[in-house]
Amino acid sequence: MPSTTTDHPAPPAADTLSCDLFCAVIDNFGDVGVCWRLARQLASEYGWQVRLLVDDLHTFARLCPSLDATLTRQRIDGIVIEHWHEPAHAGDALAVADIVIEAFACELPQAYVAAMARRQRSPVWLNLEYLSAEDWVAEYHLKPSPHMRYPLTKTFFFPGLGPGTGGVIKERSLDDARTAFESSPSLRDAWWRQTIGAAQPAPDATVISLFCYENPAVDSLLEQWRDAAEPIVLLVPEGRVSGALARFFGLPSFGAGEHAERGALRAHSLAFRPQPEFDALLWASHLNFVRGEDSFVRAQWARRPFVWHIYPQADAAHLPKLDAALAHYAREMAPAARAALGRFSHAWNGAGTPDWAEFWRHRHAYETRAASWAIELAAVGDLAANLAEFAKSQLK
Ligand code: TRH
Repeated sequence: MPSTTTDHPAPPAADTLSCDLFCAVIDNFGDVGVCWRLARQLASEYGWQVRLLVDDLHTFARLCPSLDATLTRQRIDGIVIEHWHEPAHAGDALAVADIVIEAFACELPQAYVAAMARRQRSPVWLNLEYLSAEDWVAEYHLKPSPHMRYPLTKTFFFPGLGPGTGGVIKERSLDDARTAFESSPSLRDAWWRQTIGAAQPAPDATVISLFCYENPAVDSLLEQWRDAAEPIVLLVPEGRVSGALARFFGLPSFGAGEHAERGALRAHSLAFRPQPEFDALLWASHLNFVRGEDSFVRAQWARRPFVWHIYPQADAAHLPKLDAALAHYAREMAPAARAALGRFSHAWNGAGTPDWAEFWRHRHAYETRAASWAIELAAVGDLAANLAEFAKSQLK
């Protein structure tokens, strides 16, 4: 359980590094999802004194239900959380940290930047960018950008899937937690009973989690699952795709706790869960449909086949990013499996109609690759470790 208090934290020990992380929520959950995950890891694994400034506490509270969205300042899991209530607001205490992270190019308040310039020792200033698997990322990772007015340098920190990038977030305890879940029938049984109110599905069922945006391809896929030869158990976190499921099942809505069945398909709508509980949904499933940035990364660490609904951008700018990720991920696969994954992923992202049978025929190839890919990705080093190492090298 997260620990919550509204008290101000004890002052950090002299050698403890402090970090201010600024997050503006653009939409959905990914912006604050990434920042909250990173904040917790920097605090728990590196001992940093982290202050997280977020402009939308209501969205944040969905991921972290112990958060009180009415407070300007509170402390959860050792992290000071402040409501960053307007672009010019620089935090309740205008103290500049050793390391300053602006997430996803959110603009820092002018007063804060001026205070950074006045600080005796210049802070390490990082712009944490969005994840992209494109090749140019390694070239731009850790490129400095001097400030026009002040003697300050901002460094671009690019998450990525390949060598030379900042990597992606992975907590030290993640693999152990996954292995514990996978190897404990009682943990899994408790999860299923708590999640759908019934025992784990029979072994012949294919369990699929579905976390995606509105998607025209979902109707065709639901029909194919209805007509599938094997039972399909679909776990759908309540959200943007719920309306499509309601329509398919002829229901007025498909809200958390509801179940519906047609043909081989049985679907369960799940309540949105606190972020630390999201991984178990991926571990309990044979195939995960994920989206955005953070759930996409978690699906890779889950070592299960997954299909990515990439965040759609104007002029289809997201499609090269999808292909760049597939180029990394599918590199080691046999040509037929690679081609099927490519076709299915394109169809899921707007180009064509998904063919479930053709895709899932390669299930074992995807399972093998999911495991070997997680090892390859881990070799890049995790984002927090790479960030902490860079910050320390700058503070020497
Ligand atoms: O929510 P997303 O689509 O987020 C984003 C934002 O749209 C952002 O602006 C965009 O730039 C970025 O995508 C690429 O998808 P994402 O990143 O997967 O974030 C979802 C978060 O929600 C993730 O941290 C997991 C969490 N989550 C829970 O905590 N509980 C749940 O029950 C579910 C389903 C998800």
